[in-house]
Amino acid sequence: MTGLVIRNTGSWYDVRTDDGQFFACKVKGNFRLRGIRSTNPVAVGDRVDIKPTATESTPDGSPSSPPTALITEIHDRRNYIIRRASNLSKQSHIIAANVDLAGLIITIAHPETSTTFIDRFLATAEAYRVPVVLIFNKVDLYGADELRYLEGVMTLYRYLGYNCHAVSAKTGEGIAALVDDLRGKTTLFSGNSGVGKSTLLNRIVPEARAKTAEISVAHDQGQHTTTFSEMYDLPQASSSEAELADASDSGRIIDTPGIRGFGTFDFEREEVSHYFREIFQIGRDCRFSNCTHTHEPGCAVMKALDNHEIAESRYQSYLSMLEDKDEGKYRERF
Ligand SMILES: Nc1nc2c(ncn2[C@@H]2O[C@H](COP(=O)(O)OP(=O)(O)OP(=O)(O)O)[C@@H](O)[C@H]2O)c(=O)[nH]1
Ligand SMILES: [Mg+2]
Ligand SMILES: [Zn+2]
Repeated sequence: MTGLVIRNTGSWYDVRTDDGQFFACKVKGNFRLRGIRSTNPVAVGDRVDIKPTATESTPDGSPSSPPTALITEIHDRRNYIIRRASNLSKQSHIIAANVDLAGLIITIAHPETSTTFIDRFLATAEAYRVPVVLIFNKVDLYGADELRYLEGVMTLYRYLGYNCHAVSAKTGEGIAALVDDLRGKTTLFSGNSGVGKSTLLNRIVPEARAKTAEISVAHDQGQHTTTFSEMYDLPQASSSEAELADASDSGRIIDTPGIRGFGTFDFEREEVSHYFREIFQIGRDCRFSNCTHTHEPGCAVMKALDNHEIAESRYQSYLSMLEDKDEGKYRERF
């Protein structure tokens, strides 16, 4: 039987088979996937072959549990988004596989998403060739200064060619336009804890009833409420649209646990700039083809920075990723 991994709860994977049955699955043996040393050999979004097992080994032993099965084969992935499991660990974690779109949920405040975090996410998505949508949430909370800042940040990323949405999961502002962009696609929701990924999911897919929690007042940070990744089907498009749309593919959202940092790099030094669109483009005019844009004479990137043609925040993010490499943090192959 073949199915789709829709949830990952530690060592168990919930699989929905193509004929609509649900199985709680374990992975057979020790999957070592094509050189990726990952904490999870299977990820939400993976297509897998499964073999049903006898029912006595249900996860909690209750009769209402779904039948169990073994995952015997993982189909080739179209793509995946991966990140380092933790700073100390050499292992990485596959956040999701086979996604059409990576949605980064960002908040200007409560909590504040740093531009370095945004740029690292974008660089990773560039490296894995996954299109991105930037979703700026909690617009209902912002005062005049924050709205002005938001406008500036969106202008920057739109200029770089990234699709941006300003929304409020709370009031519903901007949601309809966002959903239009998600139709028919499998979209990963990622971002720091507390930015409202699960609240946004619940706004778009009310039946999801995903758990949400207020951010900590003391730290202005989320509380890592979502602990497992899970995929949800988007509701069918309404009225006349429904007749046109392919009923079987309304699209899907993968809600994921909040992440602190983003730094999964296995690139050469010169390669880092390939994943910053404008730095890559302008860097073609540098005198040296292996220019790192830090000190070299005839560097077009540093000149563009002086002329305010490259945003200081983007350049700082680029430098921070180069520094990771200098410190050897991401040097090991996984
Ligand atoms: N004012 C306002 N609050 C929001 C909005 N979206 C989410 N929140 C609140 O932000 C808090 C965190 O929301 P969650 O949906 O739990 O955040 P999350 O990103 O899923 O967090 P983790 O699961 O920990 O990664 C909750 O108190 C939500 O009610 C919004 O658009 N406006
Ligand atoms: Mg959540
Ligand atoms: Zn240069």
